[in-house]
Amino acid sequence: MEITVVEGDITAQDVDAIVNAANRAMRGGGGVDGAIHRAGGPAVLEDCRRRFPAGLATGDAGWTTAGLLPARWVIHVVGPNYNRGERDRTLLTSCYHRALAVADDLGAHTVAFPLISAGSYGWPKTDAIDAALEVFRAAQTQVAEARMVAFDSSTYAAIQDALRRG
Ligand code: AR6
Repeated sequence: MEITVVEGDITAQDVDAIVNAANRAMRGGGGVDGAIHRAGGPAVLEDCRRRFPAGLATGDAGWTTAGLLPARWVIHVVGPNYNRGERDRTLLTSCYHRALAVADDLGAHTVAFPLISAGSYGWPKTDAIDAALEVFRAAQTQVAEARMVAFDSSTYAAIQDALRRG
């Protein structure tokens, strides 16, 4: 699997699936979750209600339609909330593992990822990047490209540094 990085908005990515950093309720929110629901339109929330009547567990992933987005699917994950004391790193790596497994089930070959838990959930950015790369580098998957989407230039530079370090 090729690991790429771009700076930009995940909702604009022309890939098979984009990953959403959601919460356990799975009914939308702020950050990347809010941006995806706004850009995808009401079909995303309708599908969340239908497929996830009881929400989703921390560390898990599930998919919905991407509605009006260029991608075909949204793969929702629930990262650990570091600010609230959820600091078990396996919950964070699990999000990436599970997202790739769902992508394989869907037959998605290109998948764009935000930096899960690194926004309002407060996971330290450098370690959030390392956790993603650890999973991507070891992944056994049919996904051909994992595209890391950095929302700002400092995150973009930090991901590039981590990729170069290998
Ligand atoms: N495209 C790409 N990355 C983005 C975008 C975007 N449009 N918007 C934000 N980011 P966060 P979390 C980056 O807070 O920490 C929500 O309210 C952002 O800069 O979206 O997992 C949910 O409903 C950061 O690097 O997700 C949950 O309640 C990264 O995406 C909670 O926040 C993740 O930031 C989840 O918190």
